[in-house]
Formats: sequence, structure tokens, C-alpha cells
Amino acid sequence: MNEYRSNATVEQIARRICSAGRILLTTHVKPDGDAIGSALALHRALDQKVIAADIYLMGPLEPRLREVAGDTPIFLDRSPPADEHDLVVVMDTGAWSQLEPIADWLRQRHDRIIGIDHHVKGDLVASMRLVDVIAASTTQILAGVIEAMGCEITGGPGGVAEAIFVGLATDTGWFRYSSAGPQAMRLAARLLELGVDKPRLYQIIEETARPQRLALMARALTSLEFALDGAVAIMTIRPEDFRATGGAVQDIAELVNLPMSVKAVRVAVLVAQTKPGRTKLSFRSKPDVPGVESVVSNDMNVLAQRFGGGGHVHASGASVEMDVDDARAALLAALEETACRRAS
Ligand SMILES: [Mn+2]
Repeated sequence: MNEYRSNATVEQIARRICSAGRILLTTHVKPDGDAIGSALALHRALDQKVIAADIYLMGPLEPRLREVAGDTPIFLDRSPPADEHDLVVVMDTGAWSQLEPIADWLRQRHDRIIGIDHHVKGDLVASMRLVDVIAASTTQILAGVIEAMGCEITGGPGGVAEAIFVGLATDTGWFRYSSAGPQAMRLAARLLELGVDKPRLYQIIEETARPQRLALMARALTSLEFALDGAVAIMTIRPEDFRATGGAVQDIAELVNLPMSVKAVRVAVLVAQTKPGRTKLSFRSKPDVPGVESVVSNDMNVLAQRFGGGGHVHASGASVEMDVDDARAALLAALEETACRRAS
């Protein structure tokens, strides 16, 4: 994994792309905003060069991201594409595990694959790699590549700028995360000057909920309870909550973050029974801050693993074969144990 770094310059990558006849543009399964933004940005730039390119995505693709794509054509498939490309560009991932449906197809084409990515870990999927772990998004790296290709960062709907902005905004939590440093902010400013319509994109990407979400949010907040001296906030959604609101699992995404606005809360958990004998646990925690002591461990990956799940340190999840009250009891027991370990 430690070999996963650049072995080509921006200029070399740009030259190779510009000398291709027909290019396949792809990214990780379940593309996010940066993944599709990367593919769209490069496709739109290649249009200027009259170089044929096909965006090949492995779904599911969220409707809001399809809306972002606008008129730019996309192939959504999970079987390998027909081989008619002399170059493949893999963006926003370098991990075989995220390219599984076409991994064998890619392995046979190693020498004509370019990888452009900002993740720390990856495999040697591509023979030519541009990896910049400082970049806030893959589209930020692509901005340089596209300019080195001699292409214009076109503004307005359906432009290159918009696609770059979508990756940058979504990967930085709309510029909240620490990854949104000076370079990312400068690029964002430039893209806005070029005509990117931020309110329009924000509405398309972020304001997509159904009214049922608010009804479930109200019930989740009513269920809110605190544990471990207020350091842990737990919300519970029961089958009757789904029934009464007409809501579904899609409507509770990220509701777990709601209690984080409370100062004393270090950890938030959402316990939601999605069907009989099946309960979803979502874990969130705040990063350590100097001078702020917490009685509870903020490693949500470790906590989720106790329930057969996993994820990241500050965001993880698990799904257990229990009804909601048993899951809630198991959670409280686990929290008590981790709290003791942290204190000792
Ligand atoms: Mn990314």
C-alpha cells in the first residue's frame, strides 16, 4: 500500500490524456459528488479537445447526482464495458475493493490506466498515477490537469467549473472540514468567479429531503436521552415512528448528527429499527480538542466493531439482529465499558 503515490507529473498525465483516441472515465462504486464531479469535469474538458470519452459508473447512482450530470452522458452498469478504449482514467480511488465489478477487466489493461486520486491508501491499479493526498478533492487535482491539457475551465451550468466545484464542495462538507485549506478556498473562489451557481448546486445536492424526514426528526428528538454525564446523546427510532410518519430508512440519513450542536455531547448514536429483528446503529463523535476532557472514548470504529460494524474514527455504523430495545440496552452496556476504559 505504501507504493501508492504519484509516478507521473501533472504535465505527463495531461499529455497522455490528450494523445488518446477514446477514453473511458470511471471511478469507485456508488459514486459520490467528487467521483461524479471528476468524471464530468474531465469529460467536459475532453469535449473541447474533441476527444471521445465515455463516463462509466458503477451504481447505484443517487438521483441528485444524476441531476448534477445534466446533459453530460453517463453509462451506468456493473459489467465490464466493451473494450473500445485505448486509455482508462480511474478517479477518486485506487483501491481494487472499490472497483470490484470491473477489477479483472482493469487488470488486463494495467498499462493503459491512469489513476488520479487524493486518498492516502490504494493499490497499483493504474500504471500512471497522480496522487495528491493534500488535495481536498480529486476534482481539485483535475483542475490542474485540465489546465495543463490546455482546456478552459468553463463556467455556468454544465461547465467544467461546476463539476470541479461539486467535488470540492461535497468532499469538504461544503468547506467545513479541515481539508478545505487555502488552496481549496482559492480554487473555490475562482470557480465562483467563473460563474458557478452555488445556491443552485446546494439545492440540487443537499436540499433533497422528503417531508417525512422532518416528521421522523421530530420523533427522534423527542426520544433523545443523555448518558455518561451528558457526553453521549442517544436517539431511538421505532417501527411505530416509521409507520406514523410514512417515512423510510432513506429519510433518517445523518439525523444522528443533530445532538452534536450541544457543547457537552462528545458522542451521538442513532438507534433505528428498520424491520422486525433488525436495528441500525449510527455512531458519530467529535474530534479531541485540547483542554476538553471526555469520559467517553470517541473511537466510533471500535464501538461499531463491537456490534459487527465499522467505519471511521468519528463516523461509523452497524446493523444488529435485535429489536430496538435490546439494541439500545446493548449499546448502553457497551458505552459504560468503553467509558471505564477511557477513564483508567
Ligand atoms: Mn474524493
